[in-house]
Amino acid sequence: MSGLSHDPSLTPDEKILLWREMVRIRCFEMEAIKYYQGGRMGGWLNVQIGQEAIPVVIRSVMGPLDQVISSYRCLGHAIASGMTMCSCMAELFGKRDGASKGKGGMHSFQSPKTRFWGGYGFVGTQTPLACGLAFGLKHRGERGVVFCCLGDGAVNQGAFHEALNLAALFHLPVIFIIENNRYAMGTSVARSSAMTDCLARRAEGYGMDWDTVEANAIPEFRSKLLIAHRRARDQCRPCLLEVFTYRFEGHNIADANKFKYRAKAEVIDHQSNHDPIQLWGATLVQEGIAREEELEAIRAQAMAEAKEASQFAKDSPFPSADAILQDVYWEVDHQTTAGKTGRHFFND
Ligand SMILES: Cc1ncc(C[n+]2csc(CCOP(=O)(O)OP(=O)(O)O)c2C)c(N)n1
Ligand SMILES: [Mg+2]
Repeated sequence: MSGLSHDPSLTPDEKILLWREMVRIRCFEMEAIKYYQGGRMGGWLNVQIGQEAIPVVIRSVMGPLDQVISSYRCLGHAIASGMTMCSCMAELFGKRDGASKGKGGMHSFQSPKTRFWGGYGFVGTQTPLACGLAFGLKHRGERGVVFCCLGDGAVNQGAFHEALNLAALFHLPVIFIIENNRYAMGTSVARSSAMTDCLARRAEGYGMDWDTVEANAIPEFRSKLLIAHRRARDQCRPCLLEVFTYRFEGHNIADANKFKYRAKAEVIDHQSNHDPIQLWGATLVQEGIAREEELEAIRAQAMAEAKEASQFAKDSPFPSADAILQDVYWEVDHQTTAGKTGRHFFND
């Protein structure tokens, strides 16, 4: 999905597009879960089910130079960026036609073409990288903005605070977005963070603007993001935005404890009453923008696209053994002296 108009009031078609994109993400992840549980994927599978409004709203405000970088909970960001379901699914299957040629899995999703820079497995590591991307934009004189998504579990990492400081000090066009889904693996925000009522207030320590919003309040979320975007792009003023959301699944799909650190009733309440797809769909019907049958047709289309992607992934070959060292170091791929000797960083 490419960026929509910057008018805060969305047209009916744009509203439907947001719903379609959320449904595409949901269908992709549900299809991936099926094959993960069937033993077809290695590593972890961390899905964004319940959090779909976030990647979709971010993409809806993005201009042609803007970039996204996120934590490993990144499949929604990848799909919303315009990466194809086929290349994403094949990557999860570890196949050659995957986005990272099957060598990365879900923690190495990257797509320079769609300006999505991945999916980082080490908590908080994307935050200093976001500063680097933003510094690059500024250095090249490009009026773009970097959207850096992180979890509530990343806000106490040292790297995050260093990143906030640098972003404020160097006036970098970066918007840090805390996807506060209340848990970091099995640890609730209350058990891990001081000042639990508002994580975004940490920005005050760096003289940085901050705000909070509910992910499912899509128009309000989008308006706040548009304000932050304009401020970052036009004045190089960074911002920390905390977005309240909820993950319906466990930390990952192999999380056997998903009802041990939170009550089952809490999960069911969110699935029944706070599902972004259900809520936004109901809004569309209520506003007379779409009929139930039209939404169902969109859902069926998204499911068919996801199934096609899993078939594509099954049919794709595994990478060959001799490809294992390719695309790892630029020096090796380009046959530099360092690449041949293996001494990449120290020359003597
Ligand atoms: C530096 C580091 N410490 C610990 C871990 C183990 N770990 C993986 S995910 C995670 C929780 C992160 O939670 P949060 O930031 O809230 O993101 P969410 O999974 O909720 O999206 C932890 C502690 C890690 N990957 N990296
Ligand atoms: Mg979390």
